[in-house]
Amino acid sequence: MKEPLELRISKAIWRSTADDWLRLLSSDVIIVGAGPSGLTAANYLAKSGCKTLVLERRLSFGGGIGGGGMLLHKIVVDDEAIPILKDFKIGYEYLSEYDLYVLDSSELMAKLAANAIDSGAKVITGMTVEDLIVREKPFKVEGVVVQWSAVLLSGLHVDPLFIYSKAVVDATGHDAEVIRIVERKNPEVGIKVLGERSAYAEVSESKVVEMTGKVVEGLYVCGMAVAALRHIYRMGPIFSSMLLSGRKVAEEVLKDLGAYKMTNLKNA
Ligand code: 48F
Repeated sequence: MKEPLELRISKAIWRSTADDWLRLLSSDVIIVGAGPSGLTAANYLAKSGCKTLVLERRLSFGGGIGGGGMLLHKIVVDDEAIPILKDFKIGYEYLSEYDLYVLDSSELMAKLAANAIDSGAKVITGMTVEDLIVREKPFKVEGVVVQWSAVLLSGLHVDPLFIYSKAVVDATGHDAEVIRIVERKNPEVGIKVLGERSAYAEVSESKVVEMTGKVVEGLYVCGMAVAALRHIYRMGPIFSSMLLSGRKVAEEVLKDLGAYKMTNLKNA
């Protein structure tokens, strides 16, 4: 005879959660933040064979995409982002008078996340990265320290747990939260988060991508966290650099991990 439904519900959830975590506690790449840059990175990394875990503080994904441009349900990209939109079958409209491509924020969020999951990345929401696992001489990041976001909101003191990974990507957006942990808790490393500058979209769109990459051994940065770290201008609801930065950080991580084929990156 079957056990009562309530018992089976609970057991199924415990079993499947434990199975996932036992597999993910040692990952290839942990991406902190499920915004546009983090989800794009997750797509290309997972597609290239990396065991990729995305940890997101909120109970939803998309980061700043959902707010569109001042709550209007559209964002824009320029032509450089079109190959990435095509990779993920994200629709867009070209407005020739502005030489910009416009897309629906909900479609961008949903398809970046759905493609990442279909490529094999695991996206776990409601979890906050509150610290890093580090080693010294030379300084190296070897993983993250995590806590349920709900626990952090509760004010309770609860010890966190650890997840190992070969690479950690700070995709936390404007606050560069992961890199700030290095700055605050490991000052001997000498990292200074300079903070982002006022708006100058043309310059920041290219600078953010140019400065995307490794910060210290084991730790990488993409998206607006790059602007915060390197004192680059903000760009508002044009998202080309977020997507391109996500793809670039994936390429940098893959190069450093070495063992993975990068063919999928270009041909996906
Ligand atoms: O802010 P967010 O969308 O970062 P992004 O990928 O994209 C920025 C754009 O959305 C936009 C912009 C570009 O035109 O200016 O703002 O750089 O997504 C960051 C995600 O990280 C989560 C946060 O909830 C958000 O969904 N996050 C931040 N800190 C943590 C975190 C943390 N410590 N642990 C887990 N998730």
